[in-house]
Amino acid sequence: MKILHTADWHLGRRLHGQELTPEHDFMLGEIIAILREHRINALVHAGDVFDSANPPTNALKQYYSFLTEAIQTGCGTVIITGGNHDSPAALNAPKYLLETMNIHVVGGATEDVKDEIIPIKDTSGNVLGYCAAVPFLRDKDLRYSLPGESDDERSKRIVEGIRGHYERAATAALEKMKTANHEHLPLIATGHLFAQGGITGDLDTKEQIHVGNLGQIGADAFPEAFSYVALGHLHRPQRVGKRDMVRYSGSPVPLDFSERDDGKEVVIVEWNKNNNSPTIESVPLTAHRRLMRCSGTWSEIETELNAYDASKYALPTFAELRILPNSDGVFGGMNADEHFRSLAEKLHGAQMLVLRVVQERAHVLPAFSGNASTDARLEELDREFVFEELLKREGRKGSQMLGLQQTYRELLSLLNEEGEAA
Ligand SMILES: [Mn+2]
Repeated sequence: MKILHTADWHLGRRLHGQELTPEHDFMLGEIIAILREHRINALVHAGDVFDSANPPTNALKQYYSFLTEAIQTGCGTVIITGGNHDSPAALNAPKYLLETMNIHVVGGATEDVKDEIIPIKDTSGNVLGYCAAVPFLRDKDLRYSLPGESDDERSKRIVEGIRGHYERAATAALEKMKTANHEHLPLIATGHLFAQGGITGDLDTKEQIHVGNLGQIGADAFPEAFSYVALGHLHRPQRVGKRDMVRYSGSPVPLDFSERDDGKEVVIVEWNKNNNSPTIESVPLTAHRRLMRCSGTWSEIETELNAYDASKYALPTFAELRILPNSDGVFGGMNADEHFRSLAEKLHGAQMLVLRVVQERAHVLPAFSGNASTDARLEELDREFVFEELLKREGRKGSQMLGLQQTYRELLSLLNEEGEAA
């Protein structure tokens, strides 16, 4: 059995008013090609198909065109689960119609967990394995939202609720497999949640949904019966803790400036004839659009825009410019917005669009001021942004800077893992 794991498409998303439809089109086409080329048996989507509960018409069109094409590639089964951005009702609406094409939709937690257990079939109808298609679990699904409870109590209940759900799903799946004499086949699970050890971007942290800061769960929340757990919710591809088989595929296109340097990919998992430990392959996806964040003084940004090669990407670059004061504490010019928009146009024509120009006031970088009253604001800043600023102040550039940023990310992830052990 060979599956393709993807998640967090966020079809219909706009970034500062701009549609991301073109890169979504490229991405969907690329996944179709991968399904065909790698002879994938099942596509598994771990949630956030759409960016909103009421997706725009073109996003629905992309979704249905994709599904129609996907089942013509030789892929026998498609499994779609709902994320926190999806409306369970909207996703479930065409459920029974899609089922006739072996496309299974689990928009929200089902009343009976047995209904989340889906056999994975090849195009001839042979069962190759099973999937516990667990969608994003809402408070009401966990039946644990009590008024007046403290954050700690709530957090504990959520973790217990999630663990319980996966235990029940594993039991139901094993029973179903036993009844069908399929105990030897692989069993996988999906999930849309924040598992500890995970690294977030702006988009994730902003949301503050229940499995964000509260109720973090570790890789051990997933019973060993699952030989692979396909996760969604975090947009950077990564494994959870030390378990290679519990991982996030990440979003296949950059959805936010915080994702600008992430490698985007889909994950292919293959079981051998004996159905024991599967092999995992990350297949990188092409970057069709660059999300560029320039941070520096007026003249530094001018230099960076000058040196930038926008022709490397099929779609126009979207830029976010963060202007910092120079050593005299001034920003360097008037009408920054107008200046940089017209500079970008002069240099790169239609190949670059400046979406946002921000003048960073000195006090939004309080880390170095030692002033306690502004320290709280540091918490509101993207950690990686603060680190990047520090590197820039130290004059680090190019590959050295990227190397240090990578190390910093790993350190953050390690710290999270330690928290889990404690
Ligand atoms: Mn998402």
